[in-house]
Amino acid sequence: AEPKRLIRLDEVRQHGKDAERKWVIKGTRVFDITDWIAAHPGGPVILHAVGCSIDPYWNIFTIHQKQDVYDVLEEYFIGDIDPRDLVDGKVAGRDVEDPFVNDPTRDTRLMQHTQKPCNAETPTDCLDSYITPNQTFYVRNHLWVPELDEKTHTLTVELPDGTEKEYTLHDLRSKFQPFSITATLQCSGNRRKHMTAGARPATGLQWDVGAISNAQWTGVRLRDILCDAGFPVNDCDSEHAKHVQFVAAEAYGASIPIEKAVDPRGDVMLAYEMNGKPLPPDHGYPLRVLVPGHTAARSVKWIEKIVLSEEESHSQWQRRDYKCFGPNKTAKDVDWSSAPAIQETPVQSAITSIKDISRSSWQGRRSLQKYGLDEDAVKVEGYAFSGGGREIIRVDVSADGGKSWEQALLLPGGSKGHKAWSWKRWEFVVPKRVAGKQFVVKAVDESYNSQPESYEAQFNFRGNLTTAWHKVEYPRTS
Ligand code: MTE
Ligand code: MO
Repeated sequence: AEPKRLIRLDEVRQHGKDAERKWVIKGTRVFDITDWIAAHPGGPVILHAVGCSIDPYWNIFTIHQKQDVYDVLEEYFIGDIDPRDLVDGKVAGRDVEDPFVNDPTRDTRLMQHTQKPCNAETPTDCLDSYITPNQTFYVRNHLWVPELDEKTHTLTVELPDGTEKEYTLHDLRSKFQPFSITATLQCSGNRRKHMTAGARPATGLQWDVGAISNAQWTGVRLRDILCDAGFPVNDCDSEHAKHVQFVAAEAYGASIPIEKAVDPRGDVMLAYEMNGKPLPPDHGYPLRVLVPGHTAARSVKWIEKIVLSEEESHSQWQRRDYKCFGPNKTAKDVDWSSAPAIQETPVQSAITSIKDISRSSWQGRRSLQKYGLDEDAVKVEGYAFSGGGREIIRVDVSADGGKSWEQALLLPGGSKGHKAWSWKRWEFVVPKRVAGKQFVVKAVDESYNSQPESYEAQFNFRGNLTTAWHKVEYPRTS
């Protein structure tokens, strides 16, 4: 075998993104990947890792942790890190610039599941309003928050024939008719915790009821932009475009079917405002896609490029993570291509609050009067939401663990848009004497879709689209 070349850490650092030859460390081994960078499927995001260790990035981009990727890297091996720069057999020192340095500070009321990347759900006492304020809107980031500036940011649209057109934020604001909708975003993993508790451990973040929020969004129609870029939106069958791929600045990507993108009643938007304010950094500043009625994973933040293609996005978030399989399947035996990517979502509902209303206080009595009651009562509140713009027509609540049901009161909202893109808030008040040990909720949408009772019957190993009846003990134990 050839004698091993030993490389000092300092020398690796000199082969960063501005150097002619670009190196990375994997474990304690060094690779010169200069000639491979152009072929990287994730594009130039790989430049974050040059001049340092790639391992922290691969722990985020888990799609790399497989043999054929290791084999590619192996071709570029140039030597080992000098043992003088190892501590306990590992690369010493801060070998990676923290990719999360630009992440904003977050509202302390958000319930953080992870900080890097930020995954934080809306606490239940902030889920009680029709519009969720920007500060407490749930955050679901797969990576870091990219540092972007609306003065320099551009959006590129690529047509099936390869032609491209570029837009500045100023172009988007001045050339196109702005519009606003209210729309709920819900993560595919919302309520995963309940699937884990109600059936078996499902992998992923253990979201409770708060990976969902509702806002008013303002921006321009994706349909109008595609049309301006030269795409025949009214006769798109003539083109080789079945999917609209969205590419974000930090390398996230996803796609939606062309039918949704060009539907004049589909309200797909490039949004630059959220609740009347510029998009906050966590929610896509300066520009995000908003695909109302679809799982939130398709509403790509920090959008940089749109590609019309015959194929779906190649990202792991399109081709792997956001799919559901039968209860028997496991990560080991699943054929990822055998199920479609989640787009429109099924009917959902959850309880966000259970409160006693006591007759003994003046306020209590007053509020009981509103419900025509003159005795101690229990007030249950929550949300109900369905995908595809299907309106919620009914919410059934049980005060006795699902034996008997009554209809909750659906609260008025103020929804904007061609379809019912927003959740419905509901409330339900019962005399305390009839309240049993458990409240249960289930909702029905305008297509008469309803939620399944059993978590086991709905189980999928990734814990996506958990919609089985939400049950909460009374009095609350946690
Ligand atoms: N877009 C980018 N660029 N990066 C991301 O990590 N996460 C997606 C989607 N768009 C994501 C993204 C997922 S899975 C969800 S649930 C929503 O953004 C969350 O949007 P929010 O953080 O504004 O609530
Ligand atoms: Mo998500």
